Amino acid sequence: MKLRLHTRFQNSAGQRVRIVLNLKGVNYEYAAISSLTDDSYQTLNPQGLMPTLEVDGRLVTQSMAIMELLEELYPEPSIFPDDPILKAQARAFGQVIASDLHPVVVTRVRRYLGDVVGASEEQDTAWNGHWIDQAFSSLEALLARQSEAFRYCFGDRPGLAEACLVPQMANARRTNCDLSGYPRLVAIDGACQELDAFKAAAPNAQPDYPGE
Ligand SMILES: N[C@@H](CCC(=O)N[C@@H](CS)C(=O)NCC(=O)O)C(=O)O
Repeated sequence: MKLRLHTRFQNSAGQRVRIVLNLKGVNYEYAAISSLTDDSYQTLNPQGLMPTLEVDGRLVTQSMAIMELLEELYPEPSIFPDDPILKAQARAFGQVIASDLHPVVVTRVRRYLGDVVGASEEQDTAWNGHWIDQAFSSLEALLARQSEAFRYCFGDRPGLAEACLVPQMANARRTNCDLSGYPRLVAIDGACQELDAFKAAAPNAQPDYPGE
């Protein structure tokens, strides 16, 4: 099976997919997107968003759908805990980030807030910090109510939940958010960053990374 991932180094939804590909040890071709608005990329992904995965020339968009597809194609190692409740909790954790947080703090939405709605830089910072705090506080609470203390979010191996968490933590750091109120998230993020699968998926490890 030939996999080709259309992404960019600084593409947090694409980083989720890169993490899962690496966790599963799947080889793929990295296709750096030069323009999201070119007809050629719009043909791959009519939303003009990153990432897009090509599987033997067939196209799949949306990082959550792509990660679920990879789980079906390459079940081992799984990106989910075995227990069905923990598995659902891992999906819910990922969705807090991918469905509720990322869509309101993503660059194009903040650009629209500034350019069209007229939000000032202070309002933009407040918007970003507010939604990150809402999401991270709830994720911290979800982890705090677990009966068992795990090394990662829902077990002793990382998976979809951590693939969503780590890029979003980096986004929060990049936008100068104070993360001291989320000690569990910080600890899990730190544990993940020690792993080769996460290191190899990081923006600075990508072929199109321009350097500091
Ligand atoms: N829900 C989508 C989100 C995709 C998305 O928003 N990607 C961002 C980068 S992380 C993007 O393509 N941004 C380009 C733009 O905003 O113009 C997914 O999970 O794949």
